[in-house]
Amino acid sequence: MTDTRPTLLTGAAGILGRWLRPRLIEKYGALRSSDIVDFAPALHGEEIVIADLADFSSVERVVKGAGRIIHFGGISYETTFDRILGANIAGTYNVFEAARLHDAGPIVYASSNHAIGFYTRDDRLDAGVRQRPDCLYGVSKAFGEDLASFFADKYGMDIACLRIGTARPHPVDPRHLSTWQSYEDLLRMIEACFATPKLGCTILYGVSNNDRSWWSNQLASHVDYHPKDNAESFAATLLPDGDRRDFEDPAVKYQGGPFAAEGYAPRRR
Ligand code: 15L
Repeated sequence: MTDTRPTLLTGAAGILGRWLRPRLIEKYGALRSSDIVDFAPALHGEEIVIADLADFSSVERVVKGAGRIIHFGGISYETTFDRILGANIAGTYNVFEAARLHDAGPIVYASSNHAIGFYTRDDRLDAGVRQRPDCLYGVSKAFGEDLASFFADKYGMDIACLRIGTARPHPVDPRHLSTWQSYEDLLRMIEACFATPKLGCTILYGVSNNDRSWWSNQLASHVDYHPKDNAESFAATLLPDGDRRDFEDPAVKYQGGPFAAEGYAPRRR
């Protein structure tokens, strides 16, 4: 049965949110868009609600009456634990708990490759690997995935966690040859998740059909995702003289790249 309730997008003022808004309206009709900052004007078919994800009653107001939820809100970079605690850890709990209380969902949750960023470029991952976050932001995404697992097992909720690689118009760094997901492929992934009859807790790698991808979605074959883009078409521009990078540099060695390298200082014995 088609869900006629508005679709909810959190993080709607962000770069991805702004790109997604008109496309979600086209695909699903009425959209409720939320962010902590104002981003008026509303599009035709859109209702804007300003809310702080860290505040449960605000989140309840946003979630109540919604159907599908695309939870892209929160902080998307490394910062202090206090900030991550409110926006990402409490924020994601608040969204999932409000969805449970108000019978909203399914949920597509923007996790991140930084939940597994301390695997190396030689590792090949599927969704079954243990998390190896590369920063506190990555830890919050790992927490969100665990929370999704809990809400799926305990309450039968459907939540897809997208370990998004690098979502941007096109790759601009050699690392992106492995991690890139085009906006169009990200939208294809969101649509494929919502078209899946039973998601439970599904972990997916948000990545295009890149020749140099490190990640496999074979454990999520119940989601009919067929990426069409491939970062390889940018390889000659990004690596005109072949790959001469220092593979021991943590920013190159680890899948999380600069996020893994920032502040990297393992104890020496
Ligand atoms: C992320 O999780 C960030 O939000 C995004 O800005 C990119 O830096 C991306 O990861 C990446 O790893 O390239």
